[in-house]
Amino acid sequence: MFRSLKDKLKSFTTKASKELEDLEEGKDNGKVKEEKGEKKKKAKKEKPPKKSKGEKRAKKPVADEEDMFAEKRTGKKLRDGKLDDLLWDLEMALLESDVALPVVEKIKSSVKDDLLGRKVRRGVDLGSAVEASLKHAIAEVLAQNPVNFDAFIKSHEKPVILMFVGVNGTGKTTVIAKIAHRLQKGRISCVMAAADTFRAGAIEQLQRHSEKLGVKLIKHQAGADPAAVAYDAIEHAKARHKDVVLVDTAGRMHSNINLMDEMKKIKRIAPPHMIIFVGDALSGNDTVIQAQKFDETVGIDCAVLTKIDADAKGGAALSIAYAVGKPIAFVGIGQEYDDLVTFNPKWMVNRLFGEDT
Ligand SMILES: Nc1nc2c(ncn2[C@@H]2O[C@H](COP(=O)(O)OP(=O)(O)OP(=O)(O)O)[C@@H](O)[C@H]2O)c(=O)[nH]1
Ligand SMILES: [Mg+2]
Repeated sequence: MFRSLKDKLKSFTTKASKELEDLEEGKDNGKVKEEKGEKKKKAKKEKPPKKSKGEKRAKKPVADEEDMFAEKRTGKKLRDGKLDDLLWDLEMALLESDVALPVVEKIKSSVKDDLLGRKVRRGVDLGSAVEASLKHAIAEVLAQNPVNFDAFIKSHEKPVILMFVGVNGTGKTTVIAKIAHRLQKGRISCVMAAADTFRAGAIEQLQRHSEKLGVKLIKHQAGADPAAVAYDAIEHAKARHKDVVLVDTAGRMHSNINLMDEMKKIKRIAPPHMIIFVGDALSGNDTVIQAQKFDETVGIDCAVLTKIDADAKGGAALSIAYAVGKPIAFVGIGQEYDDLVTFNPKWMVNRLFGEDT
C-alpha cells in the first residue's frame, strides 16, 4: 500500500536532511531570554501567516513538530535557495505519484511556509524536522470536512438512504456489501436496492451478496427503471422499519449524458441522504476528475476509494479530498467483507511514514 509514494517521500526527507546539514548556524547565540513570555512572542513572529480555522485544526496531530524548531535565534537555519531546489524534488515525487496539481502546490507551499527562515533546534535531526513539516502538510490537505459515517447513520431519521455512484468497475457493489456487513456488525438493519438494471449480471451479483450476508434485496427485472427500484426499496424499509437503504447504481462514464441524467432521476425520485462516490484508487488523477464530474452532476457527499491494497502511488488518496472538497469516508483494502477501513488523515500519514503498515 502506497509503497512507491512512501519510498519517494523517504528519499526526499533523506536528501533534504543531507543537503541542509551544512547550513550556517544562527548568529545571536545567548542573547535571547529564556523567559516564557518572551519565548512565546518569538515563536509567534517566526510563524507563517495566519491560517484558517480548518488548517489550524489539521495542524494538531503532529504534536512533536513545534519541538523541532528553535524558538530562540540559535540552531540551523534553512536557506531559501536550497529549499527551492528541494521543493522541486518534492514536486516531482508527488507528480510521479499521480497527485493532482493543486494538491502538489498546496503541499509544497505549506512545507515552504513551515521551513523557510526557521531554525531547527540543535541536536534535532534535520530529516525529522523536514518529515514533520511534510506530515503536517499532508494531514492538512486530507482534512476536508471530515465525515463521521457511523454518527451520521445513528443520528439520522430512519430509513437513511445511501446512494452509491461511480464509473464502471470501481467497486460500488462490493462497497455496498462491505457497508451492509459493517452495519450488521453494529446491529443496524439494512436493505439493498438493485438499481443497476443496466449491466447484465449486476442484479445477480448483488443478490449473491445479499444472500451471503442475509440482507433483504429489492429488485426488478433487468432493464427496469432504476429509480423505481430505489423507490420500492425505500417503501420496503419504511414498512419494515429498516434503518438503512443501500442503493446500487450502474457504472457510468461521467461523459455519458444519458446515464448521468438517469442518475439525476434516481436522486429525484428516491432522494438520498448521502451520495457516496466510489472511485478506484488505481486510476489516480482520473478518479479525482470523475469525482469532480459526479459532484457537479448530482452533488457527492463523500468518497470511498477502493483497491488501496494494490495502490503503490497514493495519488488519488492524497488528492481527492482537497481537489473535490469532499472527504474520503472509507477505503477498500481487499475483496473480503471486512476489508473496509474508516479513512482519516492520521491513518494515511501513518502509512506513508511507516509508523503503521
Ligand atoms: N483488491 C481489491 N479489489 C476490489 C476492491 N473493491 C472492489 N474490488 C474488486 O473490483 C472488481 C469490481 O468490483 P464491483 O463491486 O463489481 O464494481 P462496480 O463498481 O459495482 O462495477 P460495475 O457495476 O460494473 O460498475 C471486483 O472484482 C471486486 O472484487 C478492493 O478494495 N480491493
Ligand atoms: Mg456494480
